[in-house]
Amino acid sequence: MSTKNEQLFLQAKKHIPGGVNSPVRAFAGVGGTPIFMHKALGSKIYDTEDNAYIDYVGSWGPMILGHAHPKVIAAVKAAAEDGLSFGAPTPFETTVADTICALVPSVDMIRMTSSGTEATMSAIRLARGFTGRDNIVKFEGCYHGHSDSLLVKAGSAMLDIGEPTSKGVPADFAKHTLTLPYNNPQAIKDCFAKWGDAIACVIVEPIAGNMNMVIPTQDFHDTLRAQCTKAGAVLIFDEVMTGFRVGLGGAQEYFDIKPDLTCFGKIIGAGLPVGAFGGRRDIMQGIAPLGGVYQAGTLSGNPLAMRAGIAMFEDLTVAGFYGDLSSKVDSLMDGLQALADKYGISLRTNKLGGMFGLFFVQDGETDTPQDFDEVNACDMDKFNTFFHGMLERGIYLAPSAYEAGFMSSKHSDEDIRQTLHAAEAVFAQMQGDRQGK
Ligand code: KE4
Repeated sequence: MSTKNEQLFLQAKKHIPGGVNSPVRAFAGVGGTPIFMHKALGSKIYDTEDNAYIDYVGSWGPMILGHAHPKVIAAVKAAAEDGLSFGAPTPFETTVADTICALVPSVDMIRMTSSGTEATMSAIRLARGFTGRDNIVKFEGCYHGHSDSLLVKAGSAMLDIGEPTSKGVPADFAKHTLTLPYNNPQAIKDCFAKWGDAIACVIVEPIAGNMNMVIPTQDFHDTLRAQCTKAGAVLIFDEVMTGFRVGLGGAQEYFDIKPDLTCFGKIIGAGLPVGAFGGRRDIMQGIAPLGGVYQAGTLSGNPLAMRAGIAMFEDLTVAGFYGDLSSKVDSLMDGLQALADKYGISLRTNKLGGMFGLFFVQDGETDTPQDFDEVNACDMDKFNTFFHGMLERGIYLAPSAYEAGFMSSKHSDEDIRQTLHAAEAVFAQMQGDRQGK
């Protein structure tokens, strides 16, 4: 007897490739049948049979205020009553632009898009137009959306399906993308020594979230900034995931680095389709209609998304918001680590602000992964066992060992207690399995 999810998945696969509209949702990395959801509220998400799950995916980051936050829903409802899209400027876009520029000092000007992919794709084009150079640098295991130049040795679900470099990207395109090992300052120096004045830009996840969560060293960032400045290359921070997630000023505030351009997405739309790229005025003035680098979008700056973002920023900027959020993450990570140690499970964790990563390292390994190779050396089978054990107990984690976890302000102490209670049962089961071997 197939379950309702299996039936829904079968039906979806008839007309949707893989049954999903984004690959990571298909559970390719963890196996099994994805859970079809139909509503969410606060820290919970509900499948089509109204089974509740404590949600640590949060739509891959946007739901930092929890699902269906009353203030955001009210803003969207009011906006919808006023019409869905105008294709004309609105004051709401200006408010969001003013807000982000006030919160992120490196951003003098900003352009809205409808996704993170559009934001990074446009930032790359702008950097190429500004410098007159073709080559770009990215890092193995980092994911910046699905534009051609960036689907080279990328992260996220490309790793689950075993295609870190996408088919369909012409070799003539890919040859302009230089890929370096993440968190390796010497590799940056060597690359710039060879290619320096031919590099248009470097795009980097300042804290990686698509090879699971990896926090690089300060030296990595200092080297990157210095080498880009010296060579006249544009430094692009892809903060689609980390922006307003690891702190109000993002990863660039944490590392005290001033990138030339920053890409945003996810959180700034409060769950509606939004991306953005912004930065130095002299670079941003290269964008049409001011400059010769073309970029456009029918639904860019959509009024519903803008008014949702405005409502959301009101809460994000309340004093103590990120302190409370990171305390929740600390409770969860410290609790998981203590339980893993109790049952002899080789778990390592990473965390910053409202973001965290879980690594099942090889037995005897004491360090938390610091780069893509060390992430790949983790025990993915153990992750998958943990994922499914938690899912069976009503805890919804990211369905991939290459993804990060996200906390919301609506996760309660009781949610965290329940999560740790479930984790203890799974770790005990994993210990038993190992002893049984
Ligand atoms: P979107 O085009 O999916 O809005 O953003 C692309 C993107 C760009 N940069 C970073 C750092 C990102 O993490 C993303 C998208 N993240 C994935 C999660 N790993 C979105 C989930 C999905 O692909 O379904």
